[in-house]
Amino acid sequence: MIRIHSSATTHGKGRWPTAFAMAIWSGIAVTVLSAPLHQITIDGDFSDWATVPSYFDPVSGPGVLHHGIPDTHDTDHKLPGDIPGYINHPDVDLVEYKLTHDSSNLYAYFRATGIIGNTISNATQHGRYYVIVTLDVDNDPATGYPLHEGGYYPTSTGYDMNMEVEYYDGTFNTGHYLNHGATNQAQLNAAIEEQTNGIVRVLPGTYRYYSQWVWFDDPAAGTHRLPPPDDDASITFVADRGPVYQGNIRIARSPDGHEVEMVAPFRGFMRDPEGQPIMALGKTIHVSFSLEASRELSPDNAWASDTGDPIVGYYLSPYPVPQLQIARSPQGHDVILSWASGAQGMKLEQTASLTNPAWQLVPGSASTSQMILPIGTGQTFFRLVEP
Ligand SMILES: [Ca+2]
Ligand SMILES: [Ca+2]
Ligand SMILES: [Ca+2]
Repeated sequence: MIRIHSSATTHGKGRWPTAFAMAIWSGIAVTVLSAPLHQITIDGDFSDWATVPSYFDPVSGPGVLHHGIPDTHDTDHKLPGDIPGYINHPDVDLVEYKLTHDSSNLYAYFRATGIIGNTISNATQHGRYYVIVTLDVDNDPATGYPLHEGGYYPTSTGYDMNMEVEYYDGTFNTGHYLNHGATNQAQLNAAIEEQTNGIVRVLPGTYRYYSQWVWFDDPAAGTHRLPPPDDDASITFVADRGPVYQGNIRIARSPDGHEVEMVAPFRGFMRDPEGQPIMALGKTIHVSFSLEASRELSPDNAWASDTGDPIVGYYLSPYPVPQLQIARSPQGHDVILSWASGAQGMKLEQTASLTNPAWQLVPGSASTSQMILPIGTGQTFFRLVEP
């Protein structure tokens, strides 16, 4: 039988040390794995997300707990062991979320029970709504801050930066990057000074001390033009509640308002003091998703947020989903292994057994996306790995 035994894709949860896809050959029939590449367009059409793995969060309601925490809850608690109170606020009731990337962007998807980005706007009320992706950018829990300091539960820690959108007073306000790498005002001031030169230090932080900027792919649109090699860009530090800036983080909503898709280009996370990008292919990150809004549109008239379980160990693979496929040749004497042309460069390996496997390179596989191999006796297992 020929079948695809498993395929832990490049968008998996980091269980494998390298991006990995596997096929098994042992004799007769053919099944084909189909996993399209994840090419996302920020346009309010969500068909491009169909094959990106989903993470789910409870549908909130009275008595609905998520790891012992009311699913949509107040934002007044700040301690790790606190249990915030339930708040009825359907607009922040996160129910599904996804993450993917390409060679230069992170993409996030959110689905809620209510309307994402819904804010009141009238003479006396100016509502606020936050679509929040919180990132441990250095795969190190000792840097960054824990979620509970911002009132987000269930908590987890190590979050250094955010990609985030604020809606305010009935409309989009800003899409911005945040850094939490300071534990006092002096450290924050120093961080901001460096950030005007495009440098972000990933350091221990707190929720309280952060900076927040919009990145423009235009040297003149922002208040701080960056030095080379980013001198075709500029940033503006922003605060909540306006004014409106449209930078390089973009978001689009579904017609019914229940879904959004957003993009944050890697470059907006800026560079470390050595000039290396903070966000880049080949890194492993941990990612948390939250929705939060002010009280006006809550039936309980209270601020609320909802935080999903973090996506742990997300690997920013340089390769697209490899789509390793296995088939019998027309003459029946060979087996044809093929994978996505964009994944060329990955190496095909084979082993006779998955018990104490001795994976061996299939020579020549790193410079092609198809190998034709003679059918032998017994069984052979194949996988693709990153070099
Ligand atoms: Ca889309
Ligand atoms: Ca929820
Ligand atoms: Ca960290």
